[in-house]
Amino acid sequence: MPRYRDLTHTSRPSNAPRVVEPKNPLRTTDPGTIEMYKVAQENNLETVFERFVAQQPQCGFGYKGICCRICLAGPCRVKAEEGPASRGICGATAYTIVSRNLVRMIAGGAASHSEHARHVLHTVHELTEGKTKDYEIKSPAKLHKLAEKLGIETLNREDMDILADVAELAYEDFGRFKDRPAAFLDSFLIEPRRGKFKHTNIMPRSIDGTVTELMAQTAQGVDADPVNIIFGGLKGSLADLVGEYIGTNLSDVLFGIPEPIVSEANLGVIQESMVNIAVHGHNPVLSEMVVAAARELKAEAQKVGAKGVNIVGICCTGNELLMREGVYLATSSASQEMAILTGVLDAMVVDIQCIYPSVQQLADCYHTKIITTEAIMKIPSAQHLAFNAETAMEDAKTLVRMAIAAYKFRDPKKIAISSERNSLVAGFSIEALTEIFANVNSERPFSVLTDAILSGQIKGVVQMAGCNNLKRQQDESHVSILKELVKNDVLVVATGCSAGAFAKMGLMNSEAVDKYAGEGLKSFLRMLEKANPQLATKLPLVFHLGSCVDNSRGMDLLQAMAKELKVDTPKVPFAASAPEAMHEKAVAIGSYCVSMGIPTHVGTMPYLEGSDLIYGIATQIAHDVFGGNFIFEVDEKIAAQKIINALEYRSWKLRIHKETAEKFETAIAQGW
Ligand code: BF8
Ligand code: SF4
Repeated sequence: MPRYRDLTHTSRPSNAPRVVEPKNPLRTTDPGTIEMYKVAQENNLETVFERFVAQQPQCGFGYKGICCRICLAGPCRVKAEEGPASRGICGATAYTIVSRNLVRMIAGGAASHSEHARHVLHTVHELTEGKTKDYEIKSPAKLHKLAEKLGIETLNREDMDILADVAELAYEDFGRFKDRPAAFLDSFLIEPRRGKFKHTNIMPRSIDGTVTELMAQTAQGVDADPVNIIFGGLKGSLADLVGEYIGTNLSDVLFGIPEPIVSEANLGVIQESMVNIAVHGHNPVLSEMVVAAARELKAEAQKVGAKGVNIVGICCTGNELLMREGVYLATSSASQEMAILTGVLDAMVVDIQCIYPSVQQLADCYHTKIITTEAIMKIPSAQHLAFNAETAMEDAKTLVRMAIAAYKFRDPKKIAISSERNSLVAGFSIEALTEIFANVNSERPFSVLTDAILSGQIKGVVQMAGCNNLKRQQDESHVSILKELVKNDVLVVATGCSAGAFAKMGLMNSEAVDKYAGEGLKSFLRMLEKANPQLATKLPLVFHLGSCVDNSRGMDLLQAMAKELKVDTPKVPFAASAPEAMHEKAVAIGSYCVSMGIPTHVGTMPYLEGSDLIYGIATQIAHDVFGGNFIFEVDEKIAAQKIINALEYRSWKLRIHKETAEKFETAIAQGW
């Protein structure tokens, strides 16, 4: 059972409203977005904010997870506590319906992350087959490290042959039928976690197999046992992590390992004097090429009167490019439409996931070209260019030229660019972090972090992740929780739109350290800076780990800390928080975080309150089995407090056991 130090805290969320000011269409705290939203209002343009208000109040049955429509006898709703109306037509009870719905979301998340990874993998495969000349092995070092981890021979072998073996193993991880665990998870786990997943029978063999099995398990008339369904879901969440490990690692091989890099964020990075192209979605395979093509076609942009081509990122494609190329981050998910309202966005090139179909509706009022690029992602009336690894550079040039051609159709009367832009430092891969720590202690780099926790200088690490969800005002929860954590000396790492929020708001730079960090955190960061004079910049308040698939980097960090402390992950003062979770991918990530033994805060309620049993499994029983549990809390202050308490509880126990082990000269106890 998780323990709550503050006795007013329970596993239930506080009474704070679930939807803040449901009738107020101004649903953001991001200054750049507020500025652009005025433009939308003046011109009577519909945005996600109006649509959110129009959906209020949302369906209570759906919200609690007790609406079932997985067969054509439905839709069924659980309408009563007892009697025939307490079940669906087939007899499914609330706990069956809630767990099936939830687990199907996890399957959706795992499928999404893995489809992204599969695309990166296909590109790697084309490269090894000699079918594309536009990609290369940018990081042989990463390739070798990865191959060694996976047990692939590297000695006296050509890099391309090693990569071919890595690719084959990754393909097996998608479709393996033999009884061996997925390599891209198994090889990344520390022994105690591996054992836990084996004993609880949730170690996935393959991604595709697990997702298919979940759909079959939760179909009408199959599994009705909520515990069995939830365990199936946890296996699905680990399949999601397999996909993330493939995505992150192969992207690092192809495009380089991120290193600390300086850039800027928010809508003010879109420039009137340039041809502006927003790359939006998740996949670096295309967008990396667009960046290269933009550099090459500068002269063509100048011919039409622009100074050059300005690539800006939105959502996780933006995060991928920011991490490796320092490309400006224009905005994050809930404010993606605002980029078009500047009137100078010449093209929005999209790949997959988190792209509002409404971008086309807005682009219809402007000169902006929306271009879809993947076979599974089209938008009516948007232009489609089927992107292909074999012709990658050519395709990317075509895309850039479309933007250059659109440039002259700008309407000067419609130009209104936000002035908001903030400097940031990103690029904190696990390799970059290792190097930073190694410059303090080269023998045991992660002891730098764990010693700081054991000495009380910092309280622990929190990985902030996830989306925007307009049930609360955009970015407010990310920012308030971050401020509360850093004030209390917590080291924060971030991914996805959470990282996007901090970048946009000027919280991802060193000035923010002076303003917001507690004394302990400040001194810890300053100590790291001193030991790392090679860094071109001071360290930021929060470390950007990358896009959503790069949550896998956080799992590496957690396990490196566990190894250093010689304990399993549930004993590490490490927590996660998705204050504004929205996508199915976030449900999958949250679930594997819990399986990995992490106290995992979520600030927007998943659809599970219709079953006390499922709620109890997520918030309490999971803790007994895996050492991690969900903390559902919508109030930011209380959420931060619950997270800090979870960290303090762990570091307190850790200290006691460490001191005892030292006193009696034994190994640290494991049974607590
Ligand atoms: O993968 S954080 S809204 S953009 S799902 Fe989407 Fe959520 Fe943003 Fe990135 Ni992740
Ligand atoms: Fe209704 Fe059962 Fe069909 Fe769900 S599976 S829609 S509860 S009959």
